[in-house]
Amino acid sequence: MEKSTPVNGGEALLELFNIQEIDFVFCSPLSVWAPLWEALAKQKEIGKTETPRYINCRHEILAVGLASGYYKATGRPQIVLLPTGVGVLNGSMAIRGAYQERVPMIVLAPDSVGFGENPEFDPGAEWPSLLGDLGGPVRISESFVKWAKEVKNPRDLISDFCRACYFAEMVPRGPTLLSVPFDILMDTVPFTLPSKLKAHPLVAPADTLKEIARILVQSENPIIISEHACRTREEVNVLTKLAELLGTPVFEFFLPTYKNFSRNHPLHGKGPVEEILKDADCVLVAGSNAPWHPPLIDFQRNCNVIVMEEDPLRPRAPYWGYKTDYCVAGDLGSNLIELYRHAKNEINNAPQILKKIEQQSKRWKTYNDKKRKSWLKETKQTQAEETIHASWLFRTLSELLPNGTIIVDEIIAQGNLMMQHLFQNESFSHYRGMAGGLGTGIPTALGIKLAEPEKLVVCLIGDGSFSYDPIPASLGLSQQYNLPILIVICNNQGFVSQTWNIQKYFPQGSTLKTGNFLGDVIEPTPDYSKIALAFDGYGERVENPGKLKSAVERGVAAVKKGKLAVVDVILNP
Ligand SMILES: Cc1ncc(C[n+]2csc(CCOP(=O)(O)OP(=O)(O)O)c2C)c(N)n1
Ligand SMILES: [Mg+2]
Repeated sequence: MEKSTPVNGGEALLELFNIQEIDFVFCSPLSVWAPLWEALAKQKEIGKTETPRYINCRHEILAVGLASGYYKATGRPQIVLLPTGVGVLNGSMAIRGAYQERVPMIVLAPDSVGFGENPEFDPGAEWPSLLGDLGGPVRISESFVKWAKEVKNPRDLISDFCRACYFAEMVPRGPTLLSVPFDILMDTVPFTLPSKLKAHPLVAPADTLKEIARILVQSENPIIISEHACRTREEVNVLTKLAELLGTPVFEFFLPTYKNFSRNHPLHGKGPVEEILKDADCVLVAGSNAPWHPPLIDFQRNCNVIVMEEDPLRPRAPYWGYKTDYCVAGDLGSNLIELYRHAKNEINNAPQILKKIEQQSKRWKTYNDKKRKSWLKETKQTQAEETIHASWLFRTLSELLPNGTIIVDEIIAQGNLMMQHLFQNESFSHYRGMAGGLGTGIPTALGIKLAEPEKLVVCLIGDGSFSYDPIPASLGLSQQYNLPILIVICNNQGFVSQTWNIQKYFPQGSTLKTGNFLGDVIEPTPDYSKIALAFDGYGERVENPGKLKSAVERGVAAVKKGKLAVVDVILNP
């Protein structure tokens, strides 16, 4: 511990960010951040390096999405500054997404204890009339953050901040919020430097993992389902080794958060998992918010469902009605590594089991290969058509985009086609850019670009979703901070997914008879590509399959030259 000179709350925060090894502060401005801005400017004036780097955002969803993308790519939680209750409300949809996806970040939102009575700490005339909310940012955020607290006393700033960081990083990971009154940002904070508290992973006991390993090894037909088990390469490696050891397929349910498993691996489960669930006698759910649908399935009587999750049974969600026989709570990556070790020991001790595993593995490879070949055949049939089919777009991107491309998607109705056709190129990474609420795809992609400046980051986004993202704010940030990305709009000219329940429940109804689908309409279709021009970017619209390749190539070339690019692809819905 080190004593330091008296500082105000803004200066104290800057010191704390550095102690916590924060790389970026993503700020949506509010004038009461003055003490922090002044501290940052002072640091620069005296020639210190700018740590952390300050990024000014023109929308709260952008600030939160940047932190989310940066975490997804690096595993490092960042600071998000939001302007009091109004800013927390504006960013709430994205913070809720981080909560759903177990993405840690520390949201700081100022409030004010006084409203101008004390001229020393007067936040401004806008506070009593426009900005103050009863209960402040803490009350507003409680339903979508893991932990929220207001700093009550300058002496608590340091310990409260350290707690906010620790709680965010500790499993189950998630966003935390600390409300810091302007009065404390301005006040003198007694400052003793703390050390960074590491959130060591919480893991399952060895006996539990041994028991689970035995069940998996001895099952006749085990399968694995994952949605978000593998954020890092090490986690992908261990899940791959586990699947290969057991001869088990890995199905990625619906719209996975990460690329959990090579999509070209012969054991990557193809097709809907529901088709094969009834035959399984053991299901390992490794990180999934909802592993199959509908939830109530007639499993075999002896089937064991093992749920490995940071927080099994999802205490923060309204539903977990899925059959569950074993829960393994704690850090998924660490638990998977240990599970693999125990499974390997089990097999070493019972080598006669290898024959069964080999047969299982062969059977799954044949199953997956057959499905994959039928999908590829479907793409070929669309080449001759006049309009671009989504499968053709994804195939083209798979062939054209350079090795190492990072895909971030905010794709809805075409999600299955994307999964089937885009990842033929093994070197692509993939992160999902939204968690239920539309509007975070492009901010997430920009956060990933910050983390991986040398790589091509491509955001695939639906035309409807494009309207929910903070577009001027995001494209402005890309321009301001030199973060060129390629945005490909998968433009089926409407909210196509919004017709699903009409088709399912009212097949003979007036909507289908008259073609008057009220909920899917985006008319007239704007020329989205022109938006890029306002931000000195490159924009192009393409409608014909024959012109797709060169349009994408021009988009990639523009990004390589440092410009953001929007390629609007008109698709056959
Ligand atoms: C914030 C938010 N508002 C509305 C919705 C409901 N919603 C889900 S998908 C969707 C349509 C998205 O349109 P698009 O991106 O074009 O995808 P498509 O349905 O055409 O595949 C809507 C409105 C939502 N999930 N989140
Ligand atoms: Mg659409």
